[in-house]
Amino acid sequence: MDHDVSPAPLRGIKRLSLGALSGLIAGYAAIAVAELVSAAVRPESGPVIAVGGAAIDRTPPAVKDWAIRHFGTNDKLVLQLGILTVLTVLALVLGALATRWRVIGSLGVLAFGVVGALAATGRPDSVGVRDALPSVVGAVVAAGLLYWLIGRLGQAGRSAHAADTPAAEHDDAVATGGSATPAHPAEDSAASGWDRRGFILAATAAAAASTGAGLAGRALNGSQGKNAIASRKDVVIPAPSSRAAPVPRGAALRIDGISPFMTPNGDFYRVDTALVVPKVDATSWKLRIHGKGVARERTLSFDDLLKMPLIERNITLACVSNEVGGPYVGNARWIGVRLADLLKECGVKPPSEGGPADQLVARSVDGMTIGSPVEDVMDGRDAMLAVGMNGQPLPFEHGFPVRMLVPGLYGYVSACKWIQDIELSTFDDYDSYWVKRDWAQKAPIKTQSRIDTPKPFGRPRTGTVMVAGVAWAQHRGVDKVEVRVDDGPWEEARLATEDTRDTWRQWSYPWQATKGGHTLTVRATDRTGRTQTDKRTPTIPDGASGWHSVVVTVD
Ligand SMILES: Nc1nc2c(c(=O)[nH]1)N[C@H]1C(S)=C(S)[C@@H](COP(=O)(O)O)O[C@H]1N2
Ligand SMILES: [Mo]
Repeated sequence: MDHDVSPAPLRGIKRLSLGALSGLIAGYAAIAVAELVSAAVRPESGPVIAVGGAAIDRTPPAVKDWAIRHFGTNDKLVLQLGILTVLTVLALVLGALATRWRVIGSLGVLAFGVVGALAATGRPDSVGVRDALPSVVGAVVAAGLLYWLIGRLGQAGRSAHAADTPAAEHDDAVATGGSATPAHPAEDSAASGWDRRGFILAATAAAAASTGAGLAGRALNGSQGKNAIASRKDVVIPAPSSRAAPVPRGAALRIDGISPFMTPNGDFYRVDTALVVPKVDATSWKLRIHGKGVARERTLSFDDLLKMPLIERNITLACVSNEVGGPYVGNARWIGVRLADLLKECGVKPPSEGGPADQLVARSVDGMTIGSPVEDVMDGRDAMLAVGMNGQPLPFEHGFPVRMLVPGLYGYVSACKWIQDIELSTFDDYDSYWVKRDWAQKAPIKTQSRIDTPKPFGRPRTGTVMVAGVAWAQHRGVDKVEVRVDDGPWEEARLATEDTRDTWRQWSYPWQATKGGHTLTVRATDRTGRTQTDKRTPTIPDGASGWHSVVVTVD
């Protein structure tokens, strides 16, 4: 028994450092244990994910916009790294505090468990109290661990004798403490002495056990997605009964730097609130259609859906958070069931035919709610429940197994991914997720145009420079694109052949570039005859407006 006779508690900076280290180990244990418990409850309920999700739910639109603008699709990674950084600092501080006030340190850890629990149960997709379990169990284990580890350092404030034995602060004295003569009565040293070996053992064991728990949790969480992955591999989408017409030859221009007419799945922008991409098993997936004016309520399986007539359509999707000139727009070939037909089968009538519901509320498995006008969904456009994207089952990131699409409407009011429920309601009765956060109830896509090439601050050579890009005005169609150099006149660009009015349109303009700095500006006119306004508005509440310009220097 050579490890419990070191004579005095640890003090000073070394005590603080080891306290901070204890805090860090306890924090690590909390996350690892929570990860393991969350695997038993469900993956989205881990504390970092829960706090991150709660942060997303509560982020003011301006901040969310800023985050999307600066971090793009990495905004979630940045958020999680931010949370981990804050947790690390808090763990270090609580550990250091605990060296003076042992109980306070542990109470602090418990308090963060409560924050994690509240965050998890407050998410829109929370299934109730059991979402609190990972945070609570993690915090209790961590609080106990911190209390125990700090105990190994000895109790600084308590022992009067300790203050008289400065030798105890020297490593050598402690290291050889086993054979040294106790400097003060044994009963005291047992209760409050610095237990170096005990601390090292406990800290190492805790870190190792946490790593084991964390890895086990990770593995278990991962395996939950296996069925979903297998179910996606098994999907065979039947041939659509209504094919999309082949893309006209002239629709895709061959110009370096222009966005391809069809956006490959891997390049398609992704915008959602999910920190963990939902992995839904298609074989157990169900969609319920119910609510106001639904004469025949229905619950469909994925197979039921695939047995219905399928349509194939090219549709350009755009995000309301897209800045003028921004990247959150993409064009894909989708396959799905015409939503209007399905709604008619359920006895739904649009408001123009006397139906009582003017809002269709789509709900996803992760608690997102997206409200679309029933009138738009049923007015003859190709609103659909999509199952295929560019010749594949939907990628998980884009809503596997089923998502909604309504040509002409921004994604947040039309394009519910991982959909599982459709409720017919009214705009008076219900505000969807983003509407609760100050975005508009209704948001048709604004006419926009973008210069893809040359790039901002590009340095083209004098002579002919191909200025080119895309323009979109979904469901109205683009009729004209014009380019302006500096303050010169508007010149008409050459439009690529239109695919459909639901897709974007490429354009090009051969510019005779002269030496020096120039500003290129673009604007589009839609088929209603309306030209894009130059008035700049922010993305909130219903989409950015204004003209895209690019500044270049011609060499
Ligand atoms: N379940 C769910 N569906 C969602 C969202 C979301 O956060 N959760 N975001 C919407 C928004 S704002 C947009 S712009 C589109 C983006 O679809 P994409 O990620 O496939 O491009 O999905 C919509 N559907
Ligand atoms: Mo969006």
